[in-house]
Amino acid sequence: MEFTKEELLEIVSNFNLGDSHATEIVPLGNGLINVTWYVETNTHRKYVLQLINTTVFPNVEQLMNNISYVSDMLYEKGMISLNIARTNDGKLYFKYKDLYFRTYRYISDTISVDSTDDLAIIEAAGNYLGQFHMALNDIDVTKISDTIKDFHNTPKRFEKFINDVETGNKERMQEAKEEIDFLMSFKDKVNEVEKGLKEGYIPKRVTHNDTKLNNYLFNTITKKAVCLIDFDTIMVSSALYDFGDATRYLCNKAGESETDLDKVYFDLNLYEPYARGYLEKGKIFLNKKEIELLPYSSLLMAIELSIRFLGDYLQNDVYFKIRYEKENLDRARNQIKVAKDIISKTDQIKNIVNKYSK
Ligand code: ADP
Ligand code: GN1
Ligand code: MG
Repeated sequence: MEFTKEELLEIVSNFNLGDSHATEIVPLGNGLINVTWYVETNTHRKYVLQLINTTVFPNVEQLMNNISYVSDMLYEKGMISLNIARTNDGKLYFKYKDLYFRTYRYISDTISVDSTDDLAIIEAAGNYLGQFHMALNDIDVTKISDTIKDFHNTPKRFEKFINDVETGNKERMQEAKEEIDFLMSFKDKVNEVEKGLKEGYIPKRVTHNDTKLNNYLFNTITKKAVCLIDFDTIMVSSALYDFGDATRYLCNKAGESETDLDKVYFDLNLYEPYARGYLEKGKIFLNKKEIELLPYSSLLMAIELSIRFLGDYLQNDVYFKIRYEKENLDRARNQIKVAKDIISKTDQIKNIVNKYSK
């Protein structure tokens, strides 16, 4: 979807930016779901304008209420969070034609990175996730809606994957036969967390659910994690999904779209500081079962992303933004390589978790 600068400025003028008005708008970030712009104003205040992906998040009202509720809670606990700029008539979003926009204060003096081997940044990210989970430990979960039902329900994701294979593009299916066969072998190995949540021995927590590295903001100078952003998937779920998703992403320094699979692996030198950072807080509030399953969570999420990317490829790319034809297939192959490498390093991963959860 293309917008002219005039059109974007017109949209922004519907938000209450205090005594500022927008002067410049440029694209921002590498998200796969929403469309994001950076907004300059005539004052020192900067904003972020986002077009909400309503195919993925159809209930904008619920979505924005979740974000507003959780951000307020984090601010109450003295943390920095997304700061929503409401519309001139006090709403959390602005409807323009059939499109929904929102605006946040731009969090200045921060960077977001797609990958890094700066171990201080990695440890800070892990530690921040622990702090985030801890801060939301006593939140009223009834105030939080499911913005995407069964978002990290891996067994349900698997059912969808089987359906994607059965109903998908035949040519693409032939092309991905080896990958499909590999992934199918995990069908009965993805139930651990959902079973625990259902039976109650894994606690339901308010979690972020999309903890890949570029959803953290870091202070440009101190490298400390300032906050998490991208709150669309904040829901009641398991902390294991957050830890698993973060590690399957950041320990693969080459990134999710790397096509040279020799460069794709699960880097334990990155896993260790993230796990150390997370567990410094996590050992205070996680239960025994959660700690026991932390090593498995990275594999679980690599498999989940593999079936999501490949399923989307077989369905002709209806969900994830792509930049070229086979990108979702490449992403799936990439995640499969990560999963295989995690399996080969299971013992070392367990040792790291043991070391820092004492
Ligand atoms: P998506 O859901 O598409 O991933 P995000 O909400 O993660 O969208 O935003 C995309 C990118 O925009 C982020 O990775 C970050 O670089 C930047 N960004 C988003 N919100 C802010 C903010 N409030 N302050 C600073 N940068 C932001
Ligand atoms: C999407 O929105 P973004 O780009 O941060 C996706 C995540 C995936 C990720 C893979 C709502 O995250 O679940 O892990 O892509 N978000 C949604 O890069 O589906
Ligand atoms: Mg994002």
